[in-house]
Amino acid sequence: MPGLSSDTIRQLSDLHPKPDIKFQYGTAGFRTVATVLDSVLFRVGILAGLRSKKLDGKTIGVMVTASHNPEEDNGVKLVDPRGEMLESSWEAHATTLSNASTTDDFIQVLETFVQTAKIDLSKPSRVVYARDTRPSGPALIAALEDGFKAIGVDAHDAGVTTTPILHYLVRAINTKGTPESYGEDSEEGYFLKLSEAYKKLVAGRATPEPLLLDCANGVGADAAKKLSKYLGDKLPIVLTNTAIGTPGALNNACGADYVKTSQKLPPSLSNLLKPGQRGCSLDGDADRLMYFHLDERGQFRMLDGDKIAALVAAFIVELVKGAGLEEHIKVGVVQTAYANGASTKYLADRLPVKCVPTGVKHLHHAAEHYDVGVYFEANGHGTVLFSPSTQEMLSQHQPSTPAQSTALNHLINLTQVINQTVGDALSDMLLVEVVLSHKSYSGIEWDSLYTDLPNRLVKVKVADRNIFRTEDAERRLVSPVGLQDKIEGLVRRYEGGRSFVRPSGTEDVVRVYAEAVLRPQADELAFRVAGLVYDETGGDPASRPREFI
Ligand code: G16
Repeated sequence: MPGLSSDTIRQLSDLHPKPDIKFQYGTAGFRTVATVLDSVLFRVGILAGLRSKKLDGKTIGVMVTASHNPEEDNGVKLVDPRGEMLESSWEAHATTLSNASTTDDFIQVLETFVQTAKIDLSKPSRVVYARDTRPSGPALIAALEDGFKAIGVDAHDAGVTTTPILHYLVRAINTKGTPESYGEDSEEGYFLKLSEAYKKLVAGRATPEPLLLDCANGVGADAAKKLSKYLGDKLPIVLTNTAIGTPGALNNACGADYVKTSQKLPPSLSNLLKPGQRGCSLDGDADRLMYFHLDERGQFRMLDGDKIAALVAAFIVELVKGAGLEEHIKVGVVQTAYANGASTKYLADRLPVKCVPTGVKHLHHAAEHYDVGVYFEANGHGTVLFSPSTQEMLSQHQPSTPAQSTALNHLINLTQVINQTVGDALSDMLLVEVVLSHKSYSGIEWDSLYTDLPNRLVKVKVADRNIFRTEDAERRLVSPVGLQDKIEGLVRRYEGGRSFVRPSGTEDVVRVYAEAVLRPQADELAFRVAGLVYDETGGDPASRPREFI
């Protein structure tokens, strides 16, 4: 095993010089235009090795993806041993290491870090890594592998796969042969686990009408094709936007982010989705899911992460009651400021609801405080967590009636169909299909659980998004000073108005969200706040919110 000052690290580091750019490990790891990421990937390779050594040789995951971002971007994030996001104290270390300007600086920062974090370099280090389908992926993987080589990592290449499958693999590898075994540690093991649980949950029920699945021309296309084979006729799926090899097609006018932000059907689906049919969109790495349908008048209706949370939480509460466990298992929901006000009201009337800052790691941690924690971001990123004691209770509980036994079995099978490591579009899709089948809901009944307040999300490109700081789960700006008061002044003019501004952690923009009772008012409020942000902070003229040019 090479030491830190070994020639190997130096020589390899020299092959991956750092450009004159400031990097930051943000909401979903490092993410920016792919051409500048080479040194970051090399250093992340080393960091992943050190993280594994620090955790006594447990396997760490590395995913190379930029998820919903355009094709020219790429990124990388680390996955901790239970398949969860990297512990937040290490995000700062990742940022520091990525910003050392020369090889000498880098080795010095590395040595200090190893000492202060008390990392025993003699420990083994194991990493499993994967990438999405972006053309920039192979070169970045090569840089990552140089990082592994530099620190002597036992690295396993999981190839081209979805982010949630990589999270699954990390947990499956680390729990293999233990009582907490998460499943077979292979892609096949993942498909088998999900499809078997799904089949048990829908056994004896009518085969649903085909589901139209928009794969965003990304890695989800391959995964969905494989999953579909395992499901057979239990869930007919029509795959679309599967053009993985077509340059520029990824996330372009399709996929979950397009649907959520434009609140429109991807144009490529306009002749495919029939009235009454269910459709859904994955994002570029298949960790987000958006459902939609055409209503009785042929109008596009979006069923986003909030609607998924409402559907799923109510179903789980019903099963818990049905199993006779309502005194023992409490279900709670976690949302972010982006949750539609109507969804928060609907859920809070029935269940405990918590609001946390954007980013799956925040939702995941908050959801761990419930016996069953349902968390979904409005953008379709989310999952359900069953606490270890709840899972134990489900496996031990003796039902007193056949009906209780059925509900209990459904709950146990739900723990298997749900990927509890992270938001997983394919697993969430099966979960939604199970609930729709059990409730005999079409999109129309599901949609009618509550009526969304009209809302609008706008991006503003500003000179420096780092001057934006928030509090109260990102619902209020504390910096730039004075801007929050002005936003509130605008909000007061709109009935049912609500708006907030926050810097994105994945794109170089500031995001503005607004909702109001009427559609034109929600749009107007969003663009007025966006204009305010632009004017107050010197935005890029090319990106001044269009309505105000
Ligand atoms: C990532 C995070 C999500 C977050 C989203 C947008 O999603 O994992 O939790 O909601 O970015 O973040 P922001 O508004 O800060 O750009 P993904 O699907 O892109 O990995």
